[in-house]
Amino acid sequence: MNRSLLDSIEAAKTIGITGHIHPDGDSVGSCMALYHYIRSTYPEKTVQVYLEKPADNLMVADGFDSIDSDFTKPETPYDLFVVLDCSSAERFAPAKELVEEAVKTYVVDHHMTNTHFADDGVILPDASSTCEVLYDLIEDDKINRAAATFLYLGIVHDTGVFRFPACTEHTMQIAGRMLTKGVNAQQLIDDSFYRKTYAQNRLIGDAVARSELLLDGKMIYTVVTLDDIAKFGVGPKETEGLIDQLRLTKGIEVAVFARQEDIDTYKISMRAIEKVNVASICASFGGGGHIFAAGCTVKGNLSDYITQISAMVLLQL
Ligand SMILES: [Mn+2]
Repeated sequence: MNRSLLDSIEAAKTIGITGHIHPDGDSVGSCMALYHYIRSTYPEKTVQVYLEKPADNLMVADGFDSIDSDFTKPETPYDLFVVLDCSSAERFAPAKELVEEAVKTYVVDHHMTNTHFADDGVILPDASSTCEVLYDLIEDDKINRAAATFLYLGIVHDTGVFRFPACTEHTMQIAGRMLTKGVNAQQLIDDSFYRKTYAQNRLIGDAVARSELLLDGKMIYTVVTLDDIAKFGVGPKETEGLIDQLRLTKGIEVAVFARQEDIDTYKISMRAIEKVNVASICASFGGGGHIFAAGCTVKGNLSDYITQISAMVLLQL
């Protein structure tokens, strides 16, 4: 076992933790799992999580009231700052100053595009999730139920509930270990991953009905505008599950979903089945991610971007 994270924690009196902006299950899961682990294993240490306010469905165990979403500057810089699930410094922009001021920084990540911004760390691009990487850096017998619940959350979300190719025997073994610690798997998976409001289901249904097939049926694309979001009465980010629905369309190689964030700003999510590396496509628009799941944010004429993306996909088919 690699003890470098535990050695760093043991050498520190005060520890800051952060994950990426727009925190997803793995970002929240890894931050909160490490928080609970440090709280229970090293009760004498000061530990603080800095994260944008997570979505309600990710609140699968306690500790959320202790998150600082205002990124309040501490009186003295942290001895150690652990950055989880972030491929580059832009990904933790709100905490950037706090991280930079820390005596030591440590990164735990699984993005192949990681820019090695920290003093030390472990980056395993083949791992299913940051939670999986984190599990291998801490001691199993000291993982309590709350930490286990958050590790399970990260693994479940980053593997699309144990489906993606990065989900290996080792991933399943970790998930199995977490069950022995009292994680209620069915409830966690339903509540945090699959459950939708009636309004969300209607929006997803509408967006799927309007989807278009491109490249001879190899690429599927749809968009959700600010008007759609207002029309169906959902929250601006409540479109989870839509890209997965597109991805399951028979015959496609790539699914593309654009969500309007501002008048001329769109967040584009891409999924690939087998032949196309969507991380490289998204990287060319300033985004990133994994071979089969990536995203980017673009400004300007959306249809121009979709034309460019489909040309790039075609080159890889
Ligand atoms: Mn992740």
